[in-house]
Amino acid sequence: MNADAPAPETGENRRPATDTHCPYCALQCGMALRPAPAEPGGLLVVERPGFPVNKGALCGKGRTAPDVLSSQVRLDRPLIRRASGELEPASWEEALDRVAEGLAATRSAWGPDAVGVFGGGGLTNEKAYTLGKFARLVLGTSQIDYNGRFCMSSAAAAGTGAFGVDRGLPFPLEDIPRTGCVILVGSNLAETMPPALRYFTELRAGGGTLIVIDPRRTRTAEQADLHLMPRPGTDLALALGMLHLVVAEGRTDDAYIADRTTGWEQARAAAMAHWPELVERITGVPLPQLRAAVRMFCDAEHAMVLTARGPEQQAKGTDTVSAWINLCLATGRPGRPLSGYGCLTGQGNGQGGREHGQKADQLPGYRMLADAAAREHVARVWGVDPETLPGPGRSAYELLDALGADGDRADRPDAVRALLLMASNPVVSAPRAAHVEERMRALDFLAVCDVVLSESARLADVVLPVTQWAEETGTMTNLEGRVILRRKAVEPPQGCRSDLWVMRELAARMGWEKGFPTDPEEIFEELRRASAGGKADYSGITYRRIVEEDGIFWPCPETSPDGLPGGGPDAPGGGTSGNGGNGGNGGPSGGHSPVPHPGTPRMFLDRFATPDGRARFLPVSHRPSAEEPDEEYPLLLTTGRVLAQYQSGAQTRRVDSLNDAAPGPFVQLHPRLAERLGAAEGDPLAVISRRGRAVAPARLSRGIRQDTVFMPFHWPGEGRANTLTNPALDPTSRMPEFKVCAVRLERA
Ligand SMILES: Nc1nc2c(c(=O)[nH]1)N[C@H]1C(S)=C(S)[C@@H](COP(=O)(O)OP(=O)(O)OC[C@H]3O[C@@H](n4cnc5c(=O)[nH]c(N)nc54)[C@H](O)[C@@H]3O)O[C@H]1N2
Ligand SMILES: Nc1nc2c(c(=O)[nH]1)N[C@H]1C(S)=C(S)[C@@H](COP(=O)(O)OP(=O)(O)OC[C@H]3O[C@@H](n4cnc5c(=O)[nH]c(N)nc54)[C@H](O)[C@@H]3O)O[C@H]1N2
Ligand code: SF4
Ligand SMILES: [Mo]
Repeated sequence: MNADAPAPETGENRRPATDTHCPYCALQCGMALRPAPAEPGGLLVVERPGFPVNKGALCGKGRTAPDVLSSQVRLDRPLIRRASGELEPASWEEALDRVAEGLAATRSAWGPDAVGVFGGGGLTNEKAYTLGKFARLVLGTSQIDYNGRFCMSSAAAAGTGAFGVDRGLPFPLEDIPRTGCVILVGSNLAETMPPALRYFTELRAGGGTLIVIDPRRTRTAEQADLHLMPRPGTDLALALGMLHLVVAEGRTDDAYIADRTTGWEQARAAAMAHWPELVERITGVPLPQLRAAVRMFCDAEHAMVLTARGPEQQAKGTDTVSAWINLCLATGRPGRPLSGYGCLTGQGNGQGGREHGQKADQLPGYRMLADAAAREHVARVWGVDPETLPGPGRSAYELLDALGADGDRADRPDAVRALLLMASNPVVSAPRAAHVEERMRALDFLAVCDVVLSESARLADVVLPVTQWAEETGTMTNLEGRVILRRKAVEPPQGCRSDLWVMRELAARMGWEKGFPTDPEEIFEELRRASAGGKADYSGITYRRIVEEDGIFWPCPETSPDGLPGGGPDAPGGGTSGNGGNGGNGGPSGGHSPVPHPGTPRMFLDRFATPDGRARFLPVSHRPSAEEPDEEYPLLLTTGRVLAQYQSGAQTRRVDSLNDAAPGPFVQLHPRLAERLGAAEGDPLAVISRRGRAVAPARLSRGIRQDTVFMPFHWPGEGRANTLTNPALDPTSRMPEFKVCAVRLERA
């Protein structure tokens, strides 16, 4: 079947509509696109009520997404920085030659690890897979990482630690209305995934309870039965305090702990050191509220904890998520129906983007680069000697910090001197952004693939204008682990080429005539083989099945014995239960059934993906944030999102209606704090941290703690929140502390 074939005709004017998905967040809402009657090449978004995740609902970003396809806002020809110092139009031939030369020259002068690659969680699985392959084979570099490191990496690390596998949600969203209680930790999904709010409204309508933990009274918190407002950076103590109360009140599920877990004694001992009164002092959450939360959570027969960036984007994010998982395990939740722990992944392909090899330490299928058997398997699919694959590289911030070839780096023989940037805008979105920007300017060579001239693309030596969502086909894996197909609905502008084509052309110029196809389905077929037997096993998934079944949840091994080449000991099929898949979900258990594996909407029902099948408690203790307030910097800054802008704003700042809704940065602060400063609504405020100074208008709100200010991070320039943020890293996930740093306020 042709994945690009238009869907059946729908709607009034009978113009054909193409079923596809939104370009933005991890919900990957289903939508259909129909040619606009008036504009040549224009597209109209139409509802696709049949797609289960969003049932037709879209947020304003999704509805206006076709605006970013317009030639008015996007790049439509390659740009090269000329002698004038300006970026000027160039032919594809010249631009590609320049990029290949720039990367090759650095490699031959300084070695392969002097060339870096920075990818993005918005890339399709096919692109992320090809980018990782391109870095390891063509460039031979270990220096590849991506913006997903800034996103869900702490939850991924904690999930792997506890369950042996990292899939954001181990159950579909449709389970939420049927559970009894949900604790939503640091998620503002009413603004960040609006169509998902419905699941929580239904939960409450059916008698379930919602607890929201956020230092701000967000639109999400307004929906809650109970809203706890901890000091930023204290979720770890909060979770431990709740676990302490669970133990003290005798509400642990001892049979579950004995049957399905290991490590309880140590985790219990660590939690018992966190007295409720101490936790109250650390978090600022009154003890009666803590007790109420424990009661609501334990009283429910089924219950879930869901985390998002609030608790995760901390220098202790991994331990923090582990503490929430411990609470779930102690009360017998994970691997039980309608219960468990999940992380709400953020970017469109935040989930798949981390599974197929653009992360510094990973190979496709969530295999680890340091694992000899994994290297062997993937090298076989790639037709290379495993010895030639480089080892694990640096994490995203460490990579950005290592950029630069200027004189001051003479002492750093390990500097990364040339960079290929694909689908991220670190000048706006990286922590300590002024420093990152300076490092990017100090590169010998920077090539950027983007659809618009982002703030990062403006620094490039060569900018390559690429095609985007509605102009190309590819798979994405949404926050539920559901692999979906985004289909091409319109021809791209003449001057644009796909990221896949760019990589093929660069590879060819660097001596790799083969191995870099540009047809997404052909790449997906290779990805299936590369992932076969891995944790994120896609080998049973095909484009056809995705379309017919509204997406397929991994792990989904190939069960046909003669389905795929390269079988053998790690042949697909046997990995179902080892992956934490629910073997009892109707999936065939052996490798010889002709019945296709149904995929795994619900994980861990039989066993966890650990060697002994048990979930692991990890003993964790509270510690302060990397930067606590002091006399000079007495307040806490936390950062995040607003409804109408997406990420660095590179795309959404180019859409008029979104800009009207959210025209610029602001500093949210409590009226009492504003009064102490003598500041009124709209007054420009300077926010100063050890990294720098940002200025934005005051926005007064009683819905924020008095010791905390909040800034959204979507804008460059004077109001750039990331000028202020602290790049202190989590020791395990290497996640920067976006959610907490010490600042002072001044009237500007
Ligand atoms: N409109 C919009 N939607 C988006 C995006 C976007 O840029 N714009 N981006 C997408 C992506 S990539 C992601 S990762 C998701 C992110 O989705 P969310 O995690 O929902 O977004 P954030 O606003 O970063 O953070 C959520 C909340 O954490 C709170 N918070 C801050 N500090 C702390 C803390 O110390 N503890 C706790 N418990 N909470 C804290 C903030 O007040 C904020 O309300 O959104 C996705 N959807
Ligand atoms: N202070 C603070 N900073 C944060 C966060 C926070 O909460 N607070 N959150 C962090 C998080 S969770 C994330 S995910 C990051 C995200 O931050 P970024 O990585 O900067 O994310 P985007 O703005 O989505 O950048 C994607 C870029 O890729 C381009 N693009 C879109 N589609 C394609 C494509 O198909 N191919 C190519 N080549 N380019 C494409 C877009 O135009 C855009 O320029 O920000 C992080 N930064
Ligand atoms: S919620 Fe996310 S996927 Fe859905 S329309 Fe909005 S941005 Fe797109
Ligand atoms: Mo994210």
